[in-house]
Amino acid sequence: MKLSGVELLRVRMPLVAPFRTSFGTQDVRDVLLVRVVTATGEGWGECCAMAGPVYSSEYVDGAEHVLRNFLVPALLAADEVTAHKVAPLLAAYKGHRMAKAALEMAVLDAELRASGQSFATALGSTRDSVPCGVSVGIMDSVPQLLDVVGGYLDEGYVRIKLKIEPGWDVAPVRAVRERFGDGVLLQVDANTAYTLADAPLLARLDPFGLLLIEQPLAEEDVLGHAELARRIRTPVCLDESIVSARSAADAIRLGACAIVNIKPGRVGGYLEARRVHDVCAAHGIPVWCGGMIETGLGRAANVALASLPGFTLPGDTSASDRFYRTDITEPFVLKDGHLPVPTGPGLGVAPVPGLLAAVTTAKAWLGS
Ligand code: SMG
Ligand code: MG
Repeated sequence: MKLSGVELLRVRMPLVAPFRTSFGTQDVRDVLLVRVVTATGEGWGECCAMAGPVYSSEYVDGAEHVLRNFLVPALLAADEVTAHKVAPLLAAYKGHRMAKAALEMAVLDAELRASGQSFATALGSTRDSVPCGVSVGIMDSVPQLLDVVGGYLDEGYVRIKLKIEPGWDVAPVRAVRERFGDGVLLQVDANTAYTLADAPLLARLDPFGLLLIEQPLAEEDVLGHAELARRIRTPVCLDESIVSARSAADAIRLGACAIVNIKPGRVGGYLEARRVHDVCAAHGIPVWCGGMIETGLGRAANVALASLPGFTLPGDTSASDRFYRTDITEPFVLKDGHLPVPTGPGLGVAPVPGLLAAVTTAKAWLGS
């Protein structure tokens, strides 16, 4: 394919309720979307970078800047662009994986729409629906948390993830276990809020039979996670630290993780995400699909990815209404704790023009 142009869109979507993590509170999602246009059609990508560099070093204005000034011009200059060529074409530019991932996603969508194949089929899907977990933010009080968790269990979510930070860890986990029992699949995510010196505190989570503890230590502290894994019984899962298939292989080799959270944006795209899946599968490491408060576009692609065989744990692939009253695509609706894997060409969903227009704050066309 030759790209005739690329449109960058900024979309502002209010969240149904504030979402608090160890790095801050969010009540609106400022999303960067990418639309690539070819002679025969178009494709959509979504950038998972947050408004500020607080989850990782990337942030949405930075992603837009690098796309506009470096990444998109590199693809527009190429005579032949395919999804598999995107990473090599952009390799001269270091880092910026979330920005690269959004562009590659849009190219992949355009390519698959043109050939009539779904994301799921192209990635190697083996299921037509995926079990869904939900990520529960830090609350003001334990009673409030129990209400929220109870509501999600009533909706049918098959796994609960509690966001934790120092001062909000053992007590909320204990309270959820006491109220809802040992049968609930339960895990925690610290988003790097602890240090190895907290190992004795984190070991106090051992009796609660958690599925995993996600990213307790700093992004770069892979050896620290390996040491922590020797000091606690809860399996250690890495999120922020895994930025490529290579870093996954290294972390596994070092004993830093028993489980991996795969987020396509964090690793530079869906094609690299599949490689992370393959590396983990080869080592017997279970994986699950993370979430970055995606719109229906990113959600569609994540659900497709989560239907690969190595995704043996429920993901943060919750329904659209977990975060948004109105999505920009047809909403993803939970059914018996599962979401259906889209089957149409490409993402299998597209923005509904009126819904997209209502939340679009800026648009820029790059190309001829
Ligand atoms: O999309 O369901 C979602 C969010 C899941 O907790 C979630 N994501 O570290 O895994 C994580 C966080 C990162 C984003 S929090 C603003
Ligand atoms: Mg996480």
